[in-house]
This record gives sequence, structure tokens and C-alpha cells, in this order.
Amino acid sequence: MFFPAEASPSKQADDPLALDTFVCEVVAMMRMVPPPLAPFVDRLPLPSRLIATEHDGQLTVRIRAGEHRFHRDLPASSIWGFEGTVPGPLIEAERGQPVTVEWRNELEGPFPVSDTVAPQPTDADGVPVQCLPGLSGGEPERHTAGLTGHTVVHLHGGLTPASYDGWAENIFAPGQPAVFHYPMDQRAALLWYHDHVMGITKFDVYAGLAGLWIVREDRERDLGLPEGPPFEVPLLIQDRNFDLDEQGRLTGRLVHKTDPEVMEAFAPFTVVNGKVWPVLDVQPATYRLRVLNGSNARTYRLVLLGDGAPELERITQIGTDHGLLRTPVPVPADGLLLASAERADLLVDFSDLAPGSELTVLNTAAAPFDGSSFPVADAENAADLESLLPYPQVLRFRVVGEAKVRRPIPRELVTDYELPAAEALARARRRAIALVEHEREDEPSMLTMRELAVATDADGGPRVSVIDGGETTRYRVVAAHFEDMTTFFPMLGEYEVWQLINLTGDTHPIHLHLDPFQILARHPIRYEIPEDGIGDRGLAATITLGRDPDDELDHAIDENERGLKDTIRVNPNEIVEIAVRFTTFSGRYMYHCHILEHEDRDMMRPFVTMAPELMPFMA
Ligand SMILES: [Cu+2]
Repeated sequence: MFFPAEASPSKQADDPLALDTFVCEVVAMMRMVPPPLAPFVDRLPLPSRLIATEHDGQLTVRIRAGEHRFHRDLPASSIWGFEGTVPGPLIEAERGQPVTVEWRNELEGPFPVSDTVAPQPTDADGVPVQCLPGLSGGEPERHTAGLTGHTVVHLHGGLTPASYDGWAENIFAPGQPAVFHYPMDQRAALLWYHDHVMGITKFDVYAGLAGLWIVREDRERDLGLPEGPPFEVPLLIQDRNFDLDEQGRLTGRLVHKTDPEVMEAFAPFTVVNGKVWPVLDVQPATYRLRVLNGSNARTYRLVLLGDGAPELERITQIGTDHGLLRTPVPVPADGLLLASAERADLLVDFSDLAPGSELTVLNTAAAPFDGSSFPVADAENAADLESLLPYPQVLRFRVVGEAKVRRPIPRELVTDYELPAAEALARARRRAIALVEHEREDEPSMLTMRELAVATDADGGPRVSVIDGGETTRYRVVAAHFEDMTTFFPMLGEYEVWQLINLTGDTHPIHLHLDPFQILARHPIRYEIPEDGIGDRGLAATITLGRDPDDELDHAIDENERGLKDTIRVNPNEIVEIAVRFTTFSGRYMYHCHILEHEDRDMMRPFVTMAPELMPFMA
């Protein structure tokens, strides 16, 4: 549908030179198609603020259907949202002051999103259907259309007792009251709250059920960091797609579309705080951006361009998932990577810019994301249909006003965490988890996590061997699906080392509920999986530590990952080692991939944190 009339093959086929030109044009168009919506015409909306201390820590949030306009030129879309808005209100809490939220489920059907699996991965012109609006010949899935509004709310990054953590099966139906208590006994950080229902998180979040939550504390205020408008700006980044009417015009109806080759929904339009490609007027000053990637599946690699040239040096990263880093760091040289659910706390210096200056944020990450880099100098040419990135645009800043306010950036931010000591790690319980894709005929793959235990000679069945130099460790699978028995019982107060072994071709952002963790290592690996090595439960694989000669990833730990994280990217051909110590609550929690289509299709497992004195009574 994006082929302009003058490039039609029938007009030029009898002239070989013209045909060459035509082919070149087609190739060019495969990389870039004109957007059907004008970028940078809507102002960036700011979510309404709900400040817990102004309500004695007692909040009521209604969860309801609503209408939302994603772009000036789109009709209003039906959504499900907290307070009926996209995104939900920004909840602000103080460290140490508990917050109680009555999540009042007033949802009613019909479900506001059309879900479909397109019959073909590309359209008749060879354009991947995920780059296009509309259903691309797919039928609306009737089970999704029949959803009536069951939900459960998880506060991502919250140190929350298990009863209020939003266990995926503890769902509340419309009208069923849910009152959750959040102790807020945790570091200042950007958290977010979202739906977490078993099997349909991908639909409910896509429909709009997500909002930001900031924990504040005086330690941050002492650093003189911006708090609240206008200099602190929350940015919730998501990708969305819309339906077409019979005339091919965008209708505004939300579309969640997958295809026979890609089981994740990668939507073409980037939405920031609920607007497609918005623009923010900024003063010549230092701004604090609190950024969350709240997309279902898309990873963003954000670059800042002025006059087509990268200006990443304007950005200093001061915080990550669970709050401030020890010291400020530059963002990685090729851009700020944020997979689904990752957060960044950024200071951006606009103070030297004249009124009228413009800076544009672009995304250079291919989808599905596999860790591959993209040169920042080429960011303007990042559009690529094959990479399911038709429109790299994210956001534009436009400088207005004269008053220059440049804030000094503190050289030291916090001193309240360190890497665990070597002795603590040496005696730490070690756990190994393989990430695998179980391909199935005529239906989308299952992404699963195989929890591994060291095998004895007496154990039968297939083996996972991990070869590290002269040493081989053999494992057997002890759990594969969400419903399988719980095998992880971490003791409160004790460090554990978890190894996440990626045996798939994609990067998976793995999220642990409850306490944050620190990354220890990214080890490059090569591996072999025999034919039929991945069964419904079983796994046979030989994994060798060391780089595959064809592997182009650097497997480095970025400076901005050396903070307190709750979501970590595990790239292909890589083992990520994290150190986690649960310190807060006993109970049943989950860990999972935060690509929602993976989480919903089995890339999720339980763990139970235990008080040490109860361990002797565990069978
Ligand atoms: Cu995943």
C-alpha cells in the first residue's frame, strides 16, 4: 500500500534502465515508508499526579474503560485504563510511608483491542505485516474479543508482601474489591504498575492498563535533583498499532497483531505518555527524564539527534530500575538500550541551546531484538521494514524561552549498595535456568524456562552439559512450565547467584519480583542442541563457555547496568549471572521474561522466599 503510482512496475517494465531504478526505489522503500500520521505535532501529555501524602496514603484508583486520542489526526480509541486514562495517573509516594490502594475494578466489555494473527508474515508487496496498520487479512480472535475485564495489579519494582504483589492467578473480576498495601520501605525509584493476569497480560497492558509510580526520598532532594514539573518529566514509551476502515483510513481502534513467523506484537507507532511521536517544549535548562519502556515486546535503543548528528553527550544517566547509581554515567556510545520494563533516570542538558532549537529522539533497535548494535552516526537511516522498525521516531524536544538553568551534576550519588563480597558469593546458592524456544507445528512457539539441577549418575533422561574449560557440569531439567512444582526456595538474607542461559536467538529481559539484584557477568557461550533436544519438558544441550567465532555481540556489561536492577537483558549466546538477596518478605513470587507475549506463553516461573527458621520444616 505504500508504493507510489510512479514506481509501479507495469509502467516501467519495458525499459531495463528504468526497471533498475525501480528496483533501487523498492529497496529504498523497504527501508523507509512515509508515516501515515504526521510526527511531532501533538504535545507530550503528562499523566495526572496522585501524590500519596496528600491523601494520607489512602488512594482509590478506578480501573475502567475510556476513550483516548493517540494522535491529533486519529479518531478517539477505546481503551482500558487506570482512571480510564492512558497512561494511568502518576502515583508519587515517600520512602517509608505506606500506601494503600483500593484497585476498584469497574471494567466492562467489550475488550477494546482487536487481536489477530495475520495469515501471512508479509503483504502482497513484501512488506512485513507488523509494519502496517490494520488486521492484514487476519480474523479478530474471538476469545480475545470476549474478554470482560478480569485484572490483577502488580507494582513492578515494589518490595511488596506476596499477598499484594499481584500473583498472576489471583485475579479480581469487575466489581470484586481489591485493597493492596504497599509498605514503600524501599529506595527512591521509578516503578510502574500494570495488569499481570495469567495468559492475557499482553492484551490488558496493550489496552492501556499501565501507569508510573515514583518513590521519593530526602536523600534525592539533598542532591538537588529536579522533582515534579516542569523539569522532571516522566516518559512511558510503548508501541501501538491501529485498525483501518474499508477505505484504508486509520480508525483509532487498537490492534494487537502477530503473524505466523513473529509471535510477539511489534507495533509500528511509538507512543510516549499516550501520544504518537509527541513534542515537548523545553526551556534552556537541565531536565530530568524518568523513562520506562512499557512496550509488550519492543526494545528501544534511544539516541538523541540535533541537526542529524548524535548528541548523546547531553545525557547523563543517574539511575536505573531501582533508583540512583553510585555515580553518574554516560549512556552507552550507540544509545540507551531499554528492553521492556527497564527504566532509566536521565539528566539532559538543554541549557546552551537557542530558542527554536530542536532535538529528536530516535530508536535504532531492530525487532525482534537480538543484541545487535547499530551505529549511532547512522541513526537517521535506522528505518528498516525487515527489522520491523518502519518509523524510528520517538519524541522531539523544542527549545523555548531564554532563561538558562544549568544544574551541576553531583559526582557521587549514593553509597548504599556495593557488589556482594567474594566470600558471600563463594558460599551463595547457585541456580541455573535455561531459556528455550520450543517450536511447534502450526502454532506459535512456546518460550519456556527450564530450571536445572545438577544431575547425578543415577539420573536418567537427557542432559544439559555446561563445559567451562576442563570442567563439565551436567544438569537435568526439574521444572519447565509455570504449573510445575516450585523448585526455588531462596532464604531471606542469603545471597544467591542465578545463571540465565539463553539458548534462543532473541534477547529476553528477565524480571524478578521482590528485591533487586546486581549483574555479575555476561559470559559468551556456544551451544549445540541435538535434533528433538527441546521437548515439552526435556532439554538436551551441550553448552561451552567461550565465544562462537560468528558471534558479533560484545557481551559487555554496560556502566548503566551496574546498579540495582530488577530486569536484565539476556542476549543470545550468553549466560547472564546475577546476584540476588531477598531481604524483605516471605511468600510466593514470580520471575519471568518481560516480553509480554513470552511471559503469557510460559516464560514465567514461581519462587518462594523463606524465613530461615522455617527451612527445617520444609519437606
Ligand atoms: Cu522472552
